[in-house]
Amino acid sequence: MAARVRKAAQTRPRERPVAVSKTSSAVSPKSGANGAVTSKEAAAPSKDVQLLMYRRMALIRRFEERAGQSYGQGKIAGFCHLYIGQEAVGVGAALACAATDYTIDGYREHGHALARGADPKRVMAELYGRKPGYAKGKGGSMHIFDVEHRFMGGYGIVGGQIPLATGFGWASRYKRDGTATVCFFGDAAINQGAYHESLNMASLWKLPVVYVVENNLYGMGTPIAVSNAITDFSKRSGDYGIPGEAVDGMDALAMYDATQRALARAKRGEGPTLLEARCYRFRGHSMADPQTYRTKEEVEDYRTHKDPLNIMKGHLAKLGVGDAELEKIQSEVNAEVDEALKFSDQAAEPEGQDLYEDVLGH
Ligand SMILES: Cc1ncc(C[n+]2csc(CCOP(=O)(O)OP(=O)(O)O)c2C)c(N)n1
Repeated sequence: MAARVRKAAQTRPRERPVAVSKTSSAVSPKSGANGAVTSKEAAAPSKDVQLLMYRRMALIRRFEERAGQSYGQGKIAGFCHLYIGQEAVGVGAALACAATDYTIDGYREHGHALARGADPKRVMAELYGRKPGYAKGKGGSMHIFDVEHRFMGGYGIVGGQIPLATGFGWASRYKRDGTATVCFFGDAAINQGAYHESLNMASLWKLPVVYVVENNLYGMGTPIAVSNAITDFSKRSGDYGIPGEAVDGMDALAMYDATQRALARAKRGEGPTLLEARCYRFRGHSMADPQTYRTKEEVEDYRTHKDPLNIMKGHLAKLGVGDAELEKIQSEVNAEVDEALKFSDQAAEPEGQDLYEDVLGH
């Protein structure tokens, strides 16, 4: 298994190799006064890691735009929840993880899988319902699962992944293997009973889990203030003795910094952290969403002033990365997505008898 994970940690050919630790978080900083790790103690990512952040965010953006088009052409069926606008959350957090750490997610997960390094060809093939897909074409958009990159799914039940993440945390502690789990979920999931049971247990047993609530201001089409007594989600961990922190979820560097500190804390045996990633989705809840619950001006305002790709471009400009280098990355990413579409168009569909395989119960 260790060899498989090491192999999976290698970046795909077009990605430049970066020095990310394979067995532990990039740093092992000491605690701040309140038990959390302070920003000053966490290491800033190198230029190579920041370039990789941009590449993965650009990949997710392009992949999802093209997936949206394919959905419109009827090549993708069922539900399809795009991650456009929230790329910085997944990528910032994923790159703070060691290759051996686990990430787990809900149904808006193509982006998270790609952020971890999943193969776009196999993610797209799954969306297309084709055999080489990550669930052999039988799971579709909500069920990407990439064990090689320790991406533990893709779940359609709101909040269903939260107790599973707690279980992964328990397993890490039981095996004392130095791994931790980052669990992503939408703001609507924070009102689930399973969230509270999970946080109670994780705190009691000091499990190495980082809970990341992606607050994109709406639970499907419901504004957060309509369904939450407290809309400052960073405070929703308080009763369990877990530190909570609000993070700018449109800024991959801010996400990287906060996740790295939370992972370091988890790996020191100090228990879970809740991160509230304040973000915005540029597209509807799913492809079927007419978006009558928000104004075009609001969406345009976020697109213009808070686009995570532009914010990342700003960080890279400070490191001397110019437009030409970014354009090169963009055209490589475009080619990679074109390849994924072609691959999926040509791939075989599952056959009748495939329905009887991978069935655990009857
Ligand atoms: C247990 C359960 N209840 C209801 C649903 C239907 N449902 C799907 S998404 C969703 C709202 C999710 O909102 P949020 O978590 O804020 O994520 P967003 O879609 O805004 O990213 C609901 C109620 C479900 N999938 N599972």
